[in-house]
Amino acid sequence: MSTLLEQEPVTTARRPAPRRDTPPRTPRHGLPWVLLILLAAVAVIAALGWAARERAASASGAAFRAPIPVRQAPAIRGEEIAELTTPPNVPKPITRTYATKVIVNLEIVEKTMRLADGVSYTFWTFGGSVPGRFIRVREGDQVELHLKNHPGSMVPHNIDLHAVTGPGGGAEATTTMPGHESVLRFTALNPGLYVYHCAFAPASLHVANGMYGMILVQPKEGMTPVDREFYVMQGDFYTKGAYGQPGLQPFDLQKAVDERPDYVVFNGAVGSLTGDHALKVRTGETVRLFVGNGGPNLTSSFHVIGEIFDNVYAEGSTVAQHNVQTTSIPAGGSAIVEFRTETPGKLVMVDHALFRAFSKGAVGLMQVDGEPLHGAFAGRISEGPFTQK
Ligand SMILES: [Cu+2]
Repeated sequence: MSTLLEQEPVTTARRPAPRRDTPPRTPRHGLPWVLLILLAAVAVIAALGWAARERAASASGAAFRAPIPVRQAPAIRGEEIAELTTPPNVPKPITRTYATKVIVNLEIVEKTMRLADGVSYTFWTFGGSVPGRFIRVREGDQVELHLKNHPGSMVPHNIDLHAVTGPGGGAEATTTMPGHESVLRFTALNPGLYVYHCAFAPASLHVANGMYGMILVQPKEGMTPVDREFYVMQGDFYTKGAYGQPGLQPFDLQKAVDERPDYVVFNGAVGSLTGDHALKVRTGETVRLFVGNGGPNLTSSFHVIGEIFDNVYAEGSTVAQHNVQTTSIPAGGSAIVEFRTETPGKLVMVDHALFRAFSKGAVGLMQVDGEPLHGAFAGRISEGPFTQK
């Protein structure tokens, strides 16, 4: 039995013998084929390496390498009517595992309500409250929004939802005269917490009168279960009379242009989240606040005195930051704030631009009841006269 080495001369022997009148030549095709194969191998290895690096870069969150996904409306199954809530309540979490058609019935009402003790204001509202009704849908849902402008309204209105991909967020498509109804259809492609507002010209005036609210597009994977969810939205208001001046106060255009609000409040009025209206939780509970800022002008420095945010989904996005003290919420923006309560007592929600809190109304309370937990807080452990040592 011959070895491979022994066979080599046999192969060579089969080639035709070179003619005596021509010089010996290198075989014409041998070397180029080897080169081609080598080059192809190098190209394949390089391509595989590039693809691997791309995958690693996007998976590791490398700088400027986040993927830009293709989002398409999925097939939908069935339909349902959205549960809408007034602040500070939030519709219950969606447990559906598929996309559906969601019908949202939203009625615009212009109405005079309390802005502070003894002070009233004619608000323009989505659903009769400031902020407007909270809408909760699931990523991929097809939303059919029925926008009704009450026959008693003085002016046309519309809705721009920041959750919409399309012209004006749906504003032009929904401009509705008093006593009429418009129907808008869109697919909630991107998960997140989005502001909606009226954008009928002048949009700044409609927003200044309280025409905003929020829509949560719940990620299709769902959200971390929590014990309590609340809806809080800041807004700034501009009145002819100074803070606290009693009576029905008209809108002051010049103060709005100058960004000098008389009132900065949570949920449409001074004291809407204090006293009997304080949010109520127990120690050891997990709390999620859906916080929005309608503006029209101010950015909120949202802070809860006596608590640390375990998670903040800044700007209503889907990526969490941890251990945050104060989060910035722009006008027309939002944040999802989550924490676990350890200590009984009052937590105080404020805009930490503190004159807004203590001179213009931006204060809300959360009453925490129950036993103190985890040794988080011992309170004052001694008190006595100051002594020089
Ligand atoms: Cu409007």
